Order: sequence, then structure tokens, then C-alpha cells
Amino acid sequence: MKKVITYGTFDLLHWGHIELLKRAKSLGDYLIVGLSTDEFNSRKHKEAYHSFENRKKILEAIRYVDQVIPEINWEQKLKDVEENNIDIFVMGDDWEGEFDYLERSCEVIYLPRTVGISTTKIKTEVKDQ
Ligand code: C2G
Repeated sequence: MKKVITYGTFDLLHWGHIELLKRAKSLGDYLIVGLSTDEFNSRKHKEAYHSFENRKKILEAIRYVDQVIPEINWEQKLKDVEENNIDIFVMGDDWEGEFDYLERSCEVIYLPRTVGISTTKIKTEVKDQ
């Protein structure tokens, strides 16, 4: 069984997230999502609209997602990859190169971001309405 992992905040879930999760799952048989906790988000200088619990509930309802684990810091990825026997680590290419150190333990793939949508765009446009 080929296992894939990806990480993110996944706030105000949109089709760019879905495209990422769909492509990540298509690379293997089992997809784990490391979901940023509210505390870690503040370290990423992000404030999610939905709480961790609610973002987790939403992700767990997506057909491409098999398991959701908390992302509590920047340093946990190598341990997550090894403990979960991950074959492929996937991120959108806005992170290109940032996680190449994981190549000693798994394949690292950066996928093109979906153009034209982002959580920030949604927030801005809804506010301006
Ligand atoms: N994404 C995408 N296309 C978009 C928006 C997002 O492909 N239009 C991808 C991002 O590249 C990322 C994933 O969807 O791979 C989740 O996006 P965010 O929730 O914004 O994730 P981020 O805050 O970048 O957190 O340790 C890694 C971080 O937790 C990543």
C-alpha cells in the first residue's frame, strides 16, 4: 500500500484544496493530511476562520482523505513520514524546495497550485461585498 502525506491549514475549503487532495491521493492508495492546529497557525501567522476540530471534520468527509493528524510544529514531518511509513510527501509548489530534506525518507513532490482561488481571496471578496 502506497502511503501519501500532505500538510496544511485547509481553511474555508475550496476547489484548489480539493484539486491538491485529489492529485495527492492519485499518487498512492492512502492519504494522510497533517492539519495545522490553531496554535500552529498562529506560528504560521495565519488565523483560520474554522477551528481545528471543524476543519478536521470537513477534511475527514472528503473521499480522497483517509486520515487526519494534527500538525503542531514545523519539525514533525520527518517523524511523521517515518512513523507512518510514508512513500510520498506532497505539497503545492508555493512550497517548492522547502521540504527537500525529506527526500532521504520518501519521495517529495510539489504540485502546481490551482490558479484563481485562495482562502485569502475568498475572505477579501466576501468582505468587500
Ligand atoms: N493549494 C493549492 N492551490 C490553491 C490553494 C492551496 O494547491 N489555490 C495547496 C497549497 O499549496 C497547500 C494546500 O493546498 O499544499 C493547503 O493550503 P494551505 O491550507 O494554504 O496550506 P499552508 O498554510 O500553505 O500550510 O507545513 C506546511 C504548512 O502547514 C502548509
